Formats: sequence, structure tokens, C-alpha cells
Amino acid sequence: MEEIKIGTFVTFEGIEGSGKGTQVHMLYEHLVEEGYNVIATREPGSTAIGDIIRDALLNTKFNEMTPRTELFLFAAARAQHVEEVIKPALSAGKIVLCDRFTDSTLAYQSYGRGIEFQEVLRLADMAASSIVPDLTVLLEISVEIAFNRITHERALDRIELADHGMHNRIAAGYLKLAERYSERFQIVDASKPQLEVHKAITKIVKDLL
Ligand code: Z5A
Repeated sequence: MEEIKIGTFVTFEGIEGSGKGTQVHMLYEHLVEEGYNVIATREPGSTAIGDIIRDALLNTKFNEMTPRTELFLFAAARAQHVEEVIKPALSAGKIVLCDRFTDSTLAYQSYGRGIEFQEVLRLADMAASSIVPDLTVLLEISVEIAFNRITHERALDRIELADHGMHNRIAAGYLKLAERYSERFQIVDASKPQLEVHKAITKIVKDLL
């Protein structure tokens, strides 16, 4: 029998460098301090199998990877993550903060790489076992500001090395997703200082809880 979802599932989306990792960490610390039962996790990865898939996906040596191969690898990593981490946590009534989920696949593999939207949606839904976030926080920021942040601190991975046209399509794609799924999306201005962004996100999440 299918497990019943009783926790709260919050996902964080945005282009690379938008500050998702930073904000998930800040919110996690805040909620733990307030006594909430919460876990923080991220995609791709967060399981032993997912971490191996993540290495293949981001490795700059695999330039020959086709968009469909990329799509199926993200889906495979998610299927494992959902069964091993997300479903058990939700079934135990926890708040799950997840850095990227299905909307990343729609933004990157459909709007970014150009694979047909309904095809990506079907596969992404299958990989997620039809689990849909209760809330999706979209950290909105320009490609220029976001890439300025990350290029100053580390080498870019295989997906980040794609041309700026693709990153602009992804950023625009996220706004289309926010419109399409307006019942669960909240957009936050991620160009503001970290603490300001944190306060805005905390208010949104507290309202939901
Ligand atoms: N991907 C996909 O294509 N399809 C999918 O289905 C999924 C993912 C699930 C995962 O890489 C890649 O996979 C990603 C999408 C794709 N694309 N790429 N490339 P990842 O997990 O390594 O990367 P990421 O999710 O994009 O994370 P990131 O690059 O680390 O970005 P972030 O988490 O949004 O940002 P951050 O690490 O919190 O902050 C970046 C820097 O900015 C850091 O120095 C911070 O201190 C700084 N920062 C953060 N907030 C601020 C503010 N407010 N002001 C100034 N500076 C700030």
C-alpha cells in the first residue's frame, strides 16, 4: 500500500548561484532552533547511488552526454532520493527542505535543453512517485549576478559551462513554472543580502506551517 504523506515538503529552486544552499541551511538552523522536526536535503545526490549519479552528471569530462541521458540520470537520482529519504521523512511527519526537485528538471532539461515539456513532466512525475511540494520557493536573480557569485569561488561544472543562452532560458523557464503552478510557488528576490532573503523565506514558510 502507498505510504501516506503527512509531513511538509518545501522545495527551493533557482539558477546556480541564486543562494539556495545558503538559504536552505539558514532556514534549517532556524527551524531546528524553534523545535521543528526538520531535515535538509538536495538534488542530485543525498543517497549513495544519487551521489555517484551526481558525479557523472556534473563531470566536465562527459561532454558527449546527450540531453536525454542527462534527463534520465536526474530522474534516476530522484527516484532513489524519494524512496530512501523524502518519503520516509514525510511519513514520519517531518518538514523536508529540499534544494532542487522536479521543477529543476522542467527548467533545465525542458526549457534549457529543449526536450518536450510533457515528456519531461511525465518522467519527472514518475521519478517523484507523484509527490508534489507543498511550497516551492523560487530564488529569482539575474544570470549575471548569480554567475558573478560562483565564478569567483570555484570551477564551473558541466552544466554551468553551457552557454549563457541556455541559462537565460532556464531563468525565464522558472518564471513560467511559477505562473503555471502559482498555487505552490512563491518568488523571492535573491539579489538582496542573505539575511533579508532569509527573513522573507522564513515568513513564507511560517505562514505555511
Ligand atoms: N539540475 C538539472 O539540470 N536538473 C535537475 O533535475 C536537477 C539539477 C535536480 C546541480 O548542481 C546542477 O544540476 C545544477 C542544476 C542541475 N546546475 N548546474 N550547474 P549543484 O547542486 O552543484 O548546484 P546548484 O544547485 O546550482 O548550487 P550552487 O551553484 O551552489 O548555487 P546555490 O545553492 O543556489 O547558491 P549558494 O551555494 O547558496 O551560494 C552561491 C554563492 O553566493 C556563495 O558564495 C554564497 O555565499 C553566495 N551568496 C548566497 N546568497 C547570497 C546573497 N544573498 N548575496 C550575496 N552572496 C550570496
